[in-house]
Amino acid sequence: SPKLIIYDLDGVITDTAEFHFLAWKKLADELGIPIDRHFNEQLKGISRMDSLDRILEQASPPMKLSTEEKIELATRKNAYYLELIEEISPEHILPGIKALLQANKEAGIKTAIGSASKNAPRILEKLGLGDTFDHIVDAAEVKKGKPDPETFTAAADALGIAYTDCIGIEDAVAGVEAINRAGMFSVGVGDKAHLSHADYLVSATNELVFEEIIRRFQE
Ligand code: B16
Ligand code: MG
Repeated sequence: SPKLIIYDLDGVITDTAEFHFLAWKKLADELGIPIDRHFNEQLKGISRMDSLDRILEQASPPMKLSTEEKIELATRKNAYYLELIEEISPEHILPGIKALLQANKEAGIKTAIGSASKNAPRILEKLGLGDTFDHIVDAAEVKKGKPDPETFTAAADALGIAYTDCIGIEDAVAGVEAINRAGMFSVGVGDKAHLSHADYLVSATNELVFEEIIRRFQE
């Protein structure tokens, strides 16, 4: 059996991707840079600063800014985002996740959050999941974001668990790659066009069934 299951936050526990998109869109509009929901797909799982870099590359010609200017823009985006996530409540937990977490806990397997978001503790609090996880990776302490494996290895290290005893659940291309590179079993949530590199793939969170995940891990 696995000893730890590491959950991504945005896209697995709750869908904050839309809020991230609206906040980036507001900033991009102010800068006169066109972005749409299709472009937003590649921002999923990517850190705040890396996301900003990708948006600035969309300008024609690409915008080159100083570190100070970039920090100002990233801070502005986060202020927009914080306003939007004010409305998050326990009803925003994605379908199937409560049952999955309950089965996970009843089986005596540890749980962690492996999120790139510096706002993860605040969002979990708003979802009523503030005390649910054995460990939450502090995105501020992770030096290399997804697709680097550090977000996931940091969770396993904090709980003293071998990477081969871990399962990671992700909706992002960069996230599944990070889990694979950590040497963990990857469960992808999404479509095959993006996530064919997942060890086990389901199309939506309501298809995440605990017993089936364990069965696939053991195969
Ligand atoms: P923040 P995850 C990621 O969350 C989001 O998918 C990504 O779009 C965002 O830029 C990143 O967190 C950083 O978030 O600006 O709140 O620190 O999918 O890793 O849970
Ligand atoms: Mg995600």
